[in-house]
Amino acid sequence: MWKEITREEIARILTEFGLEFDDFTVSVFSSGHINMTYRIDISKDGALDSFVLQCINTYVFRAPELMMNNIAKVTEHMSARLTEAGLDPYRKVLHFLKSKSGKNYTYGEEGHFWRCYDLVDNARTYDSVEDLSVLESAGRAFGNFQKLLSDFPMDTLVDTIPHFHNTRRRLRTFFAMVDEDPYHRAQYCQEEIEFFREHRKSACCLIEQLNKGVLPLRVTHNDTKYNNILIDDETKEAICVLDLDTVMPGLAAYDFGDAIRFAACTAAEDERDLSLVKLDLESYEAFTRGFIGGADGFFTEAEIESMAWGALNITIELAARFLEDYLCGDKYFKTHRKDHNLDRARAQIQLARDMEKNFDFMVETVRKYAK
Ligand code: GN1
Ligand code: MG
Repeated sequence: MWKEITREEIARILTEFGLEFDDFTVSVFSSGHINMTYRIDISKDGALDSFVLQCINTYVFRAPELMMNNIAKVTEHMSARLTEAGLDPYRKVLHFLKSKSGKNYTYGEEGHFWRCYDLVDNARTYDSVEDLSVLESAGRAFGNFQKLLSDFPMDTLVDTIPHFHNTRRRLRTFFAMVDEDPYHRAQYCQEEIEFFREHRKSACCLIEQLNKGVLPLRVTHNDTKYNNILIDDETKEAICVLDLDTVMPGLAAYDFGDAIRFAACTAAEDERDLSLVKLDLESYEAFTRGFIGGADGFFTEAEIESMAWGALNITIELAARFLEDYLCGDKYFKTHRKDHNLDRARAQIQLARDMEKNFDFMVETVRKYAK
């Protein structure tokens, strides 16, 4: 997917987005597994300005124009709600640049799909948690994100990746890949495959509750990794939710759970030493306090009860996605070393096992802050 992107191409794209410059610098800007993200610093007549330029992975996002349309609607809605509440949306909602043809994206060479937004200054993302109060603030921001979108007309959103967090389908395609085993790699992960056989039913419990109408669909973020939230350098408050590519109807518990999976783990997502991989209970509690507080009482009782399951189910779902990608030759997630997806899957399985050990605590902690 990623052919060499030249400086000339970037210059042309910047011009297409109406930017004028005497010079500019480019640096790779994110640890995301899907898109390519660059920070661009431009100078013009002695003045400096900074932007984030992204090349979208169109293997993953097959209809990027529709995705950008979703994002335009969602950012407009959030800005309007914040303004109504007397708050300034500046720095709280991403602002995408329009291209010369008036779209919030443009095409480059070889069909590359580009978008560009203003860099929010004096703020940054973190790949791991350094401070529990910052994590609590991230929780509040993700909880509040759902609240802000709670009156958004859900049926106007397209599914940017159909069935994205349908765990049942995810496991079905996983087992189909195990059967196909095109790279003869299943022999190296028999124990892991067994884990999914054992958990296949329980991992789908929330999807079943959704289908039965016990849990409501919400407009959710669907990729609530800690590094998808901007933290203000000075106040250390989470100010802006990033990476809106997968904003779609979904389960609140999966947003809660995906954040827990990433931020309340004692090790990195791809840690090879599995003895280091555990659920960090203090982080779990801090994020929960923020998230439930940020949603400000709008979750139903069934949703509150579903949160801990969301963490467990999405951890298992992602483990299956990583292992499926390993089996099919590493086509989806960017990898940086041999067997990277296998390592990621193993770490997620280990985390899921530790969540099971701490499950009563997880359920009780959510209840405590929902009172
Ligand atoms: C991907 O792009 P990034 O790194 O924020 C993935 C998520 C996974 C995550 C695991 C569109 O997110 O679903 O949870 O990697 N995004 C997509 O780190 O598949
Ligand atoms: Mg993403």
